[in-house]
Amino acid sequence: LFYSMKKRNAFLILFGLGALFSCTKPAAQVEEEVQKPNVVLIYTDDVGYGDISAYGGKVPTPNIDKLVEGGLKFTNAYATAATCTPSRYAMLTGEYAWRAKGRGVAPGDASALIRPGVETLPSVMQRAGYRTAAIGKWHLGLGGDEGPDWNGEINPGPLEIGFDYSFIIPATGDRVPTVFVEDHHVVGLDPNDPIEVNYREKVGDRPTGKDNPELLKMMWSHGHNHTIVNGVSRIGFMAGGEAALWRDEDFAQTFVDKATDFVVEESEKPFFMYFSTHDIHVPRIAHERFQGASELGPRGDVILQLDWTVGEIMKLLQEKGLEENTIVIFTSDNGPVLDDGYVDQAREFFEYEEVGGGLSGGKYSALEAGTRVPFIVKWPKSIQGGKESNALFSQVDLLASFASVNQVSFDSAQAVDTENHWPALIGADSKGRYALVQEALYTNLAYVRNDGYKLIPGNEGPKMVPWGPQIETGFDAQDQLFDLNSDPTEKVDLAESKPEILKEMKDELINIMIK
Ligand code: NG6
Ligand code: CA
Repeated sequence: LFYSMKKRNAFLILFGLGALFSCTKPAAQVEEEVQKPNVVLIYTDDVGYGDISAYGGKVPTPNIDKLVEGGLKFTNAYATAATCTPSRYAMLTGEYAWRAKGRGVAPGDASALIRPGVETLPSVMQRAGYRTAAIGKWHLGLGGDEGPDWNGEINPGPLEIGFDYSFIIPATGDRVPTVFVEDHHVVGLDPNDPIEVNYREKVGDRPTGKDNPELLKMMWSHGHNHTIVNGVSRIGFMAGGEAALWRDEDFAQTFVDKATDFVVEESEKPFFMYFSTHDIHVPRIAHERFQGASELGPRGDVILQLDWTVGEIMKLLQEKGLEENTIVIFTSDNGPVLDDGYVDQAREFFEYEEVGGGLSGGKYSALEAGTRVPFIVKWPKSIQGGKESNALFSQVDLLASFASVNQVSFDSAQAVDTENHWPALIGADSKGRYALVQEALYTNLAYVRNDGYKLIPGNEGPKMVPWGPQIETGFDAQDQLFDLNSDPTEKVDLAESKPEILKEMKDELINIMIK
C-alpha cells in the first residue's frame, strides 16, 4: 500500500503488499484514485494500559472496545514519556522531549514550548492537504517569552504550529487559568474583569483550598490547594475572568460539540483532528449524568464518560458517512495514577496492578506502566478488524509515518526521533521499531528493544514518587537490565548475569542521546 498525491484531496493507492517492503520490485498493482482518509487522533490523559475493558479493565468501555473489534489493538505501543507535556511535545514534533531542558510538566502560565517554524505533525498534515484542529487539553505552553497574555491575543499557540483551529484547556484541568482558549482568545472573557494568574503568590480574593477546605466539593490530598474554582481548588492562583470560568462537569460535552462543529464544516479537504480529552486526569469531576454511574467512584465515572465521548465521535463519523475512510487512533499520554492530588476514592476502587494491566509502576515511572499505553487503530477501509499487533511502536513515529504515506517531506534535522512505521501502524508489519526511549520523572530515561530487553540506567532518583501517588519509579543507583518477555513485571535484574547485553544497550542509548 503506497500513496502518492494526485489531486489535493486524493490519493493514488497502489494495491499489493509488495510495495510496502520493496521499492525495487513492486507487486501486481491496481491503480485507483481514492479519497484521503480523515484522521482522528484521540489522545486521552492518564489512561493506563489496563484501564480499557478490551485491555482487561473492569470499567466497561463498550465504545472503545468497538474500536478494537473493528481495528488493530497494539500491545507494545508507547507514549514517549510518563507525564503529559513531554509525551505531547514528542508526539507533535517528532523529537524526544528530553533533548532540551524545560519540557517537563508545564505550569499553567508557561510560554509556548513549540515555537513557530518547528516541524510538527499538524504542519505535515497541512502540507498533505488536510485541515487540522486541536481540541481539548493542550499543556504545551502558550505565548512568547513573556508567557500568555490571557487578556489579549494569545500567540503563539496551536495556530502557529500547524493547526487551523483550536479549542483548548490551556494546561490541565487542575491548573489555573480555568478557562477555555479558542484560537487566540479566552472564551467568554469580560474585558472589564481581566484575568490575573500567579504561580507563586495569591492574587485576587477567591478563597483557596488551603484556607477554606469547607468550600470544596472534592478535597485535595497533595498540592492543588490554591484558588478554588467551581468547588475545586487548583494548582496556582487566579483572579478575575469570572464570566469565562469553566465548569469541569461540562468538559466532555464541550469538546464533543467543538469536534462536531469541526467535522461537519463544509470543505473539500480531508481533516486531521487532534482530540485530546481531559478524562481521566484529575480533578475527576464527571458530568452529573455519569456521577455514581460506574459504582467505582469518580475515577470509574470518568472512564465511563471517556467511553461515551468515543461513542459520540464514532456516531458522528457514522452519521456523516465518514467512518469507513477515517483513521481513528486511540491512545494515552502516559500511564495510570490513582491518587494524583485529590481525595476521589481511586485507591479504594482500583489497584495499580489492574490499571497498569499487570505491568509495574504507573504515571511518572520508568517501569512499563509509565509509558506502555493502550493504542488502537481503526480504519475500516484498509485495516482488517479484530487483530492484535505486538509491533514496537512509539507515538513519536506518527509524524514520519503520516509524512511518508502522504509523500510529504519533513525537517528531519529537527524531528530527529520520528521513524516511518506506517506499515506497523496499519498492521502490515509485525516488528515496528528496533528500540525506543522512555522518559520518566526527573527526565530519567529507560531504553526498550524489540527483543524484549530493557535498560534502566543507574540514577539518583527516589524509589517511590516522592509526593502522594505511591508509585514505584523503578529507579536505582545501579544499572538495571530486564527481559520483558520472561519477566514483564521487571522483577529480575539481569545486569550482572548479562553484562554484554547491558553494555551493548548502554552504548546504543548513548548513541541515541548524542544524535
Ligand atoms: C503534578 C500534579 C498532578 C498532575 C501532574 C501533571 C501535584 C502534587 N501533582 O505535579 O496532579 O497535574 O503534575 O499531570 O501538583 S500530566 O498528566 O499533565 O502530566
Ligand atoms: Ca497525562
